[in-house]
Amino acid sequence: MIFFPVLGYCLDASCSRDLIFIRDEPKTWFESPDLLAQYYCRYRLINGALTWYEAQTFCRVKYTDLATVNNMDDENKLVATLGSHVAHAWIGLRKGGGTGRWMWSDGSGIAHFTNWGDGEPNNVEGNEWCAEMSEKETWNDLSCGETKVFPCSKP
Ligand SMILES: [Ca+2]
Repeated sequence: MIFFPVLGYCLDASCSRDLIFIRDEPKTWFESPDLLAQYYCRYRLINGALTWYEAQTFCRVKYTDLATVNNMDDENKLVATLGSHVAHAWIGLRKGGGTGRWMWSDGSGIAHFTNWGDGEPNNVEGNEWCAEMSEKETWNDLSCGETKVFPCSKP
């Protein structure tokens, strides 16, 4: 198998097809073999508005969990997967009740990489306990009871 430099992935907004974009000119897309798809198509956008907890349950039943973002590479993959939904979509981040620290839904613990927007997290009215991808591809804390589209991490 030949590996080309990968320039993009999963730009199909629904992520219903696993595509890898390997050349700039001419625009060339290849349907990826399964192994590559698992690596490059890390997230799947669910285009239905649910609360954060409903979204978490959905992802746990159908996929793995709500999306975890561990570094800038993940962030870029998530932005590509979200497409036009990049603002506003849940991410799998919530303040732990006991500690008040931001914890990943998938059980990987405290978020060491974060990409909060200017002035965020601002915990408006003490009621913002969940995180979304917001404007400028940065994160915002907001009420967990709002309804948004969301990305699941694929198995
Ligand atoms: Ca906020």
